[in-house]
Amino acid sequence: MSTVSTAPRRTEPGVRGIPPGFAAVLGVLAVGAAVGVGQLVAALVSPASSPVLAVGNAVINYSPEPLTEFAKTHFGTNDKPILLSGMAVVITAVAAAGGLASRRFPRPGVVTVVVLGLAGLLAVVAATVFSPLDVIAPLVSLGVGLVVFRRLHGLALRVYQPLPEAGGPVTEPPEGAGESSGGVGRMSRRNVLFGSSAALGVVSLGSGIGGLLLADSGSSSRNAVTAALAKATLTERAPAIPAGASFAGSGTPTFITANPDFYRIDVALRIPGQTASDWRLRIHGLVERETTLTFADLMRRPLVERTITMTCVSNPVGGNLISTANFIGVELRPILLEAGIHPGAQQLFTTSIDGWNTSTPTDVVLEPDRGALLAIGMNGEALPPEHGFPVRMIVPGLYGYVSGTKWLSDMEVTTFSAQRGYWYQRGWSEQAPIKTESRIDRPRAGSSVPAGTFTCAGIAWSQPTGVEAVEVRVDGGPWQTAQLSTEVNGRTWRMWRTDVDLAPGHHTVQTRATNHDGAVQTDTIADPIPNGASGWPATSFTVV
Ligand SMILES: Nc1nc2c(c(=O)[nH]1)N[C@H]1C(S)=C(S)[C@@H](COP(=O)(O)O)O[C@H]1N2
Ligand SMILES: [Mo]
Repeated sequence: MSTVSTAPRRTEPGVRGIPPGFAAVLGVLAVGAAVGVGQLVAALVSPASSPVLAVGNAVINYSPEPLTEFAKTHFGTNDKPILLSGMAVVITAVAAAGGLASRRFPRPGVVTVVVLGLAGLLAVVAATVFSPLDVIAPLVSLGVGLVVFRRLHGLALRVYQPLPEAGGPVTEPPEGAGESSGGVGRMSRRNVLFGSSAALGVVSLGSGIGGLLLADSGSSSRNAVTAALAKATLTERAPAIPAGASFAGSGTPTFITANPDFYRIDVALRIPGQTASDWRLRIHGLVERETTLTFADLMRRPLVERTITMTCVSNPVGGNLISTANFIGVELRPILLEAGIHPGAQQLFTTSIDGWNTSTPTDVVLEPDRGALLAIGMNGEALPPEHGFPVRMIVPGLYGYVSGTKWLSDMEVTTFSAQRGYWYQRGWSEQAPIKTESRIDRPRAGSSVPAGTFTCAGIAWSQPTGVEAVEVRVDGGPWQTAQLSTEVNGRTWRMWRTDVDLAPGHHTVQTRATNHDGAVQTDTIADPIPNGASGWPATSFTVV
């Protein structure tokens, strides 16, 4: 930059103010510092109080239902990274705009920092679960944003905007002349400005990442539970999955879904952390004996292992919000019977640590063969954090939103009219048994397959009854019975496959399942809302 230029510089009289690019950067730096420090302080003081995540949760909770549904069905398990990236873009844009508007005076940037900070504070205070300590992180965050912006802005003004006493035209001092030109020179100010800006960027990023890491450091409790489960004697082991239980070679999923691949659906941007030793479940309401269970209480009860296919009500026909695991847990039914459930009770109103809640019908949970669990293990390890560590509820045959409470903390035995759950309040049904459905995994929609014999394959489910038959038809022709995989139990999916031999051209394959009670999958097309998608899946493809 030592080439002598005759082009006017921004610092020359008449073109005063901070250059636009750097002004925008100042806004982003100040807000970035606020976000990063907020994250770090939250991790240290009260993990649930992160201002950014609280705003994200507010976005989830107050989003119009069609938007939430779009996100769940189209992004599924990726909905959270997508929301966070979207927020990052919006916050950066707002911060940059605030900075840009502050080329001469700090006020627009200050207002921007205050508005964003107050949004964080409001979101934290209005969160479902709030305790007074939670205000610390958003307040510190706001303070840091303000101080950083004022300081950097002041420094930048002194670098780019000549001070009145400097008088006359301001020219760039020659390289290295900074220290000598009247006390603190422009050059050294500039170094301070750029140096502190860069340092600030690094520190904000570091504290943000540090905060996220700290908040997620509950792994020792999980490891202890995994070790305890490995040593525990189970009163019921899930039978080994027979080799013929899936047609993975023909394009179906493997029978058991590995934990990292298990679909994840919840409204928790931050996984609510709790150790097993801190965990308590209070069972109260319409019971003879109000009970509080600890994790040790659960470990002392008979532990059972069950293979169960969970399904999300938001799963569209053909969708992948369905997975299967071996869950370890304790039977819920005897716990309720011991508590002495009143005859008038209709629902278990369960709440998770982060305040999400739902209604589960008591008559379903009390069915002797239903196999409802308080689950603590999944595929041989403690529940993964995102699947509800330390304890979640699972009721085979009911969609997750009315039965699968993760990070379980409270169970009120009550009537339906007394309490309404999170999704009910957003237009979903009070009760939601899983519908009999099938899915085509091969061929893929829109794919081209070579002429000759081709194996179509997929899955079907009808928990807790089990799948009796799957039929396949091509181009609306006669239904053919497909080959079924070895049945594991009625609470799980079953795979199907069948060979077809088709002439070149466009074709459409369809399926329908029948359960052990003879109920046939309906062809009535329904959206996921209010109680689960239905209809025969249809896949169009080309034979070449
Ligand atoms: N605490 C909590 N539990 C929850 C939810 C939630 O948002 N919060 N979502 C439910 C829904 S809609 C489903 S489908 C299942 C999904 O469980 P998974 O993520 O372990 O697959 O969890 C249920 N339990
Ligand atoms: Mo769900």
